[in-house]
Amino acid sequence: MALLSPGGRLPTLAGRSNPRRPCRSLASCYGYWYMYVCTMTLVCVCGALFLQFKRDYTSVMIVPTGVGASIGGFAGDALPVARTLASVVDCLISHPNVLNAAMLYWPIPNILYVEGYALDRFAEGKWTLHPVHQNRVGLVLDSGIEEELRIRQLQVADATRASLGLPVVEYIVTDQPLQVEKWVDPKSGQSTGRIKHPDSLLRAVQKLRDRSMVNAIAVVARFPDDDIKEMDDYRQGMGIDLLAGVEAIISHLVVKNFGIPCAHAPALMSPPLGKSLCPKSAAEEIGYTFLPCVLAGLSNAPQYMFNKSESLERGGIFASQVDSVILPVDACGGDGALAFAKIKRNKVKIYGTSSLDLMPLIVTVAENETVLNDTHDKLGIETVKVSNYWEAIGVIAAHKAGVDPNSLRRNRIKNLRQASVIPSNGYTVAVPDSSQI
Ligand SMILES: *[C@@H]1O[C@H](CO)[C@@H](O)[C@H](O)[C@H]1NC(C)=O
Ligand SMILES: *[C@@H]1O[C@H](CO)[C@@H](O)[C@H](O)[C@H]1NC(C)=O
Ligand SMILES: CC(=O)N[C@H]1CO[C@H](CO)[C@@H](O)[C@@H]1O
Repeated sequence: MALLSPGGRLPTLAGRSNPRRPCRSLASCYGYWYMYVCTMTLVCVCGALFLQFKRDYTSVMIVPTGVGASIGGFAGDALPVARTLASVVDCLISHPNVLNAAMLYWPIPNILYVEGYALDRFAEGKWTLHPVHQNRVGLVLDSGIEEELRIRQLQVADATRASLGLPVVEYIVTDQPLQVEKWVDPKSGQSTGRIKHPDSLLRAVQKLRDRSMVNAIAVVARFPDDDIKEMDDYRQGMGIDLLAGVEAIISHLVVKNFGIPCAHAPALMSPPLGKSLCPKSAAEEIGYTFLPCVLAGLSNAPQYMFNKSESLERGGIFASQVDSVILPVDACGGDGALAFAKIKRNKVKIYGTSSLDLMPLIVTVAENETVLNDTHDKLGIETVKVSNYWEAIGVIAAHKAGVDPNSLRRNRIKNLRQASVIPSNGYTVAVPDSSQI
């Protein structure tokens, strides 16, 4: 930084400037070099200032879990979308179903890993997000897990500590088997289920928190080994993720009760080798556990805060800072999506450019079908409907650049319309010209 010091002189090695240089030629050489440094400094400083004049552009990407999303309904197969989107926006908020890929994951500095229940509360404006450098992660293992499987999970935890340096600090085994049950809801077609002993899970989390001061929780529950036929569909990249629904129930329970980040990985016996396997399901076949992505995600997941004034003081991220939301076209009915849409509706009533600037753009993606049927028109939500994630990311890039996405398409820009004000009696009145205002 010494080179950038004001005053226009190169510092000497001793750290002081030396204005009287004895040698002319050396001085002129210094001059050129100095000019170059100055120019570069100016470019850098102006660049930095320019960036500071724009607030961060924040997007939320949602792919609900256990609803058979054709992209994101398998083993982390929406992760490429998240990676691409994160290279366009300043901050991307997404959830474990998008970012987890069993043995695989991808560390992206500007993605916030937010559990689904917390993401919904965030969208409703009740919780705020606080990015961290690291969390103290605790691991809860279901006592229903057989010894061999338990050792596998612990070896993964050790591996992430030794080879990735993750702050996983302690584990605990539940005092009762959790007894996970899963099924498909016949009405909605979503996967769902329950755990028989939620109290045992909560006791384990409480103990870990009190004893080891952890502030993020990974849960591994023993899941019933899958029905071969259903598993085959999933391995072929069809149908729905049968584990996902109840996995979400487990992490929601912990997040709701403790207000700290949580994510879940199922413990399953390794299935027999499947010779034909759809690539989008393959990440779940390359190891013994689904735990690495969970530990990586939790290691620096943002913390949640509930007190607005304290949150403001500490620079938390609020739902009102979200610029755009991307979700599958028929999955607009979740709490999070509805809450973002409501921010939008409420804000439309407030006139003024600052509030308009805060309305999140909601982009719905048609290529991503789910078993749901909650489309924006059914719910009365105003969205930009696009065919696929290529288009979605283009629309987001335009939105961030302040460009009307329609101007990127053929003949989408019509002649400017004249404003008119229609009063309640039905007569059109002219807008007063500026001299009258
Ligand atoms: C919220 O935080 C503020 C400032 O830190 C504090 O004065 C206030 O008591 C807190 N409110 C609640 C309900 O905890
Ligand atoms: C989805 O809802 C629309 C309108 O309510 C209806 O016409 C359509 O048949 C539904 N589709 C499915 C697959 O349920
Ligand atoms: C609801 C919807 O638009 N679904 C589309 C999902 O994507 C497939 C192609 O991948 C389309 O055929 C569906 O129409």
